[in-house]
Amino acid sequence: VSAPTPEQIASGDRRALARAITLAESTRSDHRSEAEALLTALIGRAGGAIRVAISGAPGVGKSTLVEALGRHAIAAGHRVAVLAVDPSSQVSGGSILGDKTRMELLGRDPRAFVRPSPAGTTLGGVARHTRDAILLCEAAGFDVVIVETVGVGQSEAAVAAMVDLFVLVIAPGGGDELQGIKRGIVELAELIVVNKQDGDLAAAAGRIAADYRAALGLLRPVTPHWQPEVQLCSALENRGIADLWHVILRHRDALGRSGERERRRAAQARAAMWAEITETVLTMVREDASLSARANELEAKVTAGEITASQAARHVIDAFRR
Ligand SMILES: Nc1nc2c(ncn2[C@@H]2O[C@H](COP(=O)(O)OP(=O)(O)OP(=O)(O)O)[C@@H](O)[C@H]2O)c(=O)[nH]1
Ligand SMILES: [Mg+2]
Repeated sequence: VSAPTPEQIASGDRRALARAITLAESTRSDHRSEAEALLTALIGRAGGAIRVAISGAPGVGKSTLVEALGRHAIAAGHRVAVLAVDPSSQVSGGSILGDKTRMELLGRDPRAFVRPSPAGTTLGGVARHTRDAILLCEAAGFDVVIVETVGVGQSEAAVAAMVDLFVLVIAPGGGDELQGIKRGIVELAELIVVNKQDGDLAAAAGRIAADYRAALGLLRPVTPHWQPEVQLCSALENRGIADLWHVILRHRDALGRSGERERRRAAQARAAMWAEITETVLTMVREDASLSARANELEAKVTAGEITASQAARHVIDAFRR
């Protein structure tokens, strides 16, 4: 890929944007520096979007919901970018927005940009290039950025740390509707959407919504400026989507007015910087043959209970310094 110019991105050229994100996702260092040069040139144009994550267990209707919500936002005059984060794709080789994408209408709309999740990456790698992709989308003039992520492992927390609003989607019929409560994801969510409120599932959806409202009442909110809410909808039948969009706008206004959004974004950027430093140093240790051999020896001793973990860590760090 040849690097697009900052002007091409700024003009809203979707193909240039796609190329820039490919560079940001690349493991090649020359690609990474091209992406960094682009981001440096464009950073002043970034930051203008409502950043929303849509998370939830497989099959709850996230993609259907993102498409309905995206189309609603476009009808209201916005430009919408959708990014997929799927750390499980390193195992399955698949992609949540790959062959089973249902965002056909959104994908065809010139006011939308839909980007599937790249396969074969670590969560740390995904987190870094998704942050960069959000900034690139904003620089390209997309004022709504939606990150769809499937609820597995640590991905929810990583994605919550790159958006203004983390939305947890639940649906009846999966048999384990309270998994969000059990796994502690509810603490991250400032909005819970109970989807599939239609047909045979409508009554169950209502009950789940009541359960989650009760659960939320027991939690301390993430910020005093926003009390988490529960919203019912049917993405399939396109009902409740306008209300959902309204809640998202109210959340944006509440966080914007109070200064919470800027504080949150600044804290997120700082945390991302340190995460990047940690990852890079760790990679340097692992990729250095003698250093990683030494670390493995020490690890064996820690396993055998011969030395303490902190001692072993200090030996590795000392060796790294030399
Ligand atoms: N009844 C009903 N079915 C829905 C609704 N929304 C989505 N579905 C159906 O649920 C299934 C899964 O929808 P997706 O949108 O692909 O769900 P997802 O959460 O994105 O799935 P993954 O990306 O695989 O985790 C599909 O068969 C949809 O048609 C809804 O509001 N009501
Ligand atoms: Mg999906």
